[in-house]
Amino acid sequence: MLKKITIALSAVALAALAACGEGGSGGAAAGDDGTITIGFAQVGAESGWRTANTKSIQEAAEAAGIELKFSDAQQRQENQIRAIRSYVQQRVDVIAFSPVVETGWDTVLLEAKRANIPVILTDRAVDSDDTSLYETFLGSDFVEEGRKAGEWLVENATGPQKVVELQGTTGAAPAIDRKEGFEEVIASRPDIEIVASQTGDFTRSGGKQVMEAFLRSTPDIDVVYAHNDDMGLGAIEAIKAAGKVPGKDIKIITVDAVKAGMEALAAGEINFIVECNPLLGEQLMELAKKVVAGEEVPERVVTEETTFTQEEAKAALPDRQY
Ligand code: GYE
Repeated sequence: MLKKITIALSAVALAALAACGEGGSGGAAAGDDGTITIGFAQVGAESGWRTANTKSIQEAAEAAGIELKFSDAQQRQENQIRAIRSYVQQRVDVIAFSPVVETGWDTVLLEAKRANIPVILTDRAVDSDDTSLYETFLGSDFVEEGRKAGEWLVENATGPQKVVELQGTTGAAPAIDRKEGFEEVIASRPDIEIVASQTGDFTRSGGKQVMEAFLRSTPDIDVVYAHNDDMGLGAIEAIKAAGKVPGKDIKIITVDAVKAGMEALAAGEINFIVECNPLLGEQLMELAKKVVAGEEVPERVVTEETTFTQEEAKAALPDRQY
């Protein structure tokens, strides 16, 4: 017990010392030698996209000479909140994170704000009325990605379509928005109907399990709309196990365009992929440097991305980095 108190006290003393070290100026300030420290709270390692995103951030930090403290929340909000609190305590220069879900961040972000530590949202958005809680949001337009998926289906569906949807993590921005954009576009076609929709948590095993259940409960599925490649790849396994041909008997549309997804697209097992670019590292480091230097940053930085047909995947695969 006594030991615990001593540790707690020394943590407080250290925090106080660190605060003094800043000369009482408050605000973001790089270390004495000018090195910037970023605390990054990652979602987890749920998908190929996430692995590529983590690598991009780690490599970009190294190239920019930025010290990166990195944590993996294993897709749990409480772990991410804990990581952010510890970055506040360690008085990093910038906190960046990719919120696992959209809501429930105000308290911890207010703690960062009170400690004068700027926050950069990366990849996923938060749903908060208080936009002063973060400096900027760098990432994709997920609603637009959902629209692109819907547009391909609307253009390529000659007759009625029964669609099953594999949603991303419940409450996550990309799951909410990709659903919204897709539904918005297919609304123009009453003969295209989402007959079942469930979360596969953005994982291959989740996609496989949910697809197995859909195949048992829903006859004559025409299309799978998976919110990421990994779930689409899981669905392919389930479709094959049920004796059907993915890409032919059941069409598959996914989002991300990671290498494994692109390979399945080129092989004809997926029909269309909407790209979501995970290579956010360099832009994040640039934004962090600007924020620390007190320069203006745009409140929203949208990632540029494209789409891939089977033919386009074949052409792009040789140069695909991730
Ligand atoms: O599409 C998915 C990952 O937030 C954009 O998260 C990201 C999504 C990505 O698990 O594969």
